[in-house]
Amino acid sequence: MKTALVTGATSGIGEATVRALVACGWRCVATGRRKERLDALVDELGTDKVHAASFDVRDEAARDTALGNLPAEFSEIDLLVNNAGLALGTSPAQSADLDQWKTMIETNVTALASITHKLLPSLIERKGSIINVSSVAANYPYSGGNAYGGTKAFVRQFSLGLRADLHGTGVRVCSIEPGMVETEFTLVRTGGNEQAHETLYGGADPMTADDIAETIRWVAELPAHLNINTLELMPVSQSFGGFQIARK
Ligand code: NDP
Ligand code: 8X3
Repeated sequence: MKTALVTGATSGIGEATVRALVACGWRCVATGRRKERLDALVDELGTDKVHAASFDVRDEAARDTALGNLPAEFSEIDLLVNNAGLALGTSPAQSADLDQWKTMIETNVTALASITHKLLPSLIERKGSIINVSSVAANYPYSGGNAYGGTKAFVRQFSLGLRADLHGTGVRVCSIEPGMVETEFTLVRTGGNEQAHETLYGGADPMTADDIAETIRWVAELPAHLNINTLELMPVSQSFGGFQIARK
């Protein structure tokens, strides 16, 4: 039985990924700050299938303590799913909150790089895989996307750089780049604005967390000789807009 570590498993894509992997015979270390949600996942799926490791990904000491205390059967990680992340705010850069930018960078960039760095030696030893959750925001700028898009562009390019550095090790790396997925993402981005959530997803038939989780599971279970470098997904209802022109 293979073991995955999924960051941000208390809701949305991460939680769905734990369910999808466990359904296909994986063990999962499920992480996130909201311990009660992780405990509920363990209760539902079984202590032999899921281990709850509750920590803030930005807190390296807490992370190291949690990972240092993994039960033996969960301690050899074959797959790292770097999913924990967030957007905060939709204001243009010139009126954005700098603290929100810092939180996004610390979570989506620094913490992701740090946990990857920590697990790389054992992933190499086990010829494991890394699946990083980036975003379409990495590939297409949009107004108000500023720092969030920048963090996700890091995730995509970091993934490709890892591919280059890990050449010959057998470790696979994939950047998953979803468009609109209905999760708690917009509630978090807007500080709990349920109307914003309804307005964005209402009538849009967005992707679901299960859609992305199933894609992650598919990538994880591909034959060992095959690497998906990047994988961009959107709901059919979402496509591209044009450039904007400011006239005098
Ligand atoms: P959710 O808000 O539903 O889930 C985010 C997860 O990240 C939660 O489990 C949360 O756990 C965790 N997380 C956030 N900050 C921290 C932290 N400091 N420490 C530990 N865990 C943290 O949103 P999604 O499922 O949509 O988001 C998952 C990923 O998908 C993110 O990286 C997001 O950027 C990306 N994404 C989302 C898209 C969308 O449209 N929804 C599209 C493209 C990419 P907790 O708060 O309990 O700590
Ligand atoms: C989330 C997708 O388009 O809201 O990463 O930035 S988007």
